[in-house]
Amino acid sequence: MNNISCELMTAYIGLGSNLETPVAQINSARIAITQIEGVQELAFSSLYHSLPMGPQDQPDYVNAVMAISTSLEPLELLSSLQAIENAQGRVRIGERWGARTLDLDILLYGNAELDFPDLKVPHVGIAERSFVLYPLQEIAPDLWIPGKAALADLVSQCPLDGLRRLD
Ligand code: A4P
Ligand code: MG
Repeated sequence: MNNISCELMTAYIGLGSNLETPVAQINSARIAITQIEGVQELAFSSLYHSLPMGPQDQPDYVNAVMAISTSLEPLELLSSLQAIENAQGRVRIGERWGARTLDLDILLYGNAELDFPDLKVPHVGIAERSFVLYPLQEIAPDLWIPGKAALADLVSQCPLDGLRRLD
């Protein structure tokens, strides 16, 4: 017996890459996410070019946000996403916010506020990051961020900080 629940939840995933052809990394990750059993794509934002947050001696990023419908529990979803990061060559060298081929963050899981040792939802940086807020607004303009505020209000207070949509 597996422990996949039957209830479908809408979740939002942040995708980021700044190594090894970032656009291709994001596109491959999108396909891999739709191939997870118990996950269906609902929407996918434009791709965005963004300046690195954290250490500045690393390449610029490509970011996007994906909405999914899923029957997976949050920790199951996290481990499926980490398997995709690993399959796409993610190497964890211990540097916080360092360069990576692929980063997949669970931004939101329904209206849940989760505080597991390995999973905080909403994602801790969600309210301040232009490369998360603007793509999220593109696909879900009316969202409420649990425990925080309306997405539209967060966007209005968040400078673009060099973010631009890729053609
Ligand atoms: N974890 C806890 N909550 C979550 C969640 N909601 N989603 C834990 C995913 N993971 C979550 O993550 C470290 C641990 O966070 C995981 O083991 C998981 O159990 P990681 O991916 O191994 O390491 P990380 O990504 O370097 O750490 P962190 O602190 O999550 O960094 P962020 O917040 O992901 O930021 N600049 C631009 N322009 N664009 C970017 O996308 N990304 C980062 C990384 C830095 N600078 C960036 C970007
Ligand atoms: Mg991460």
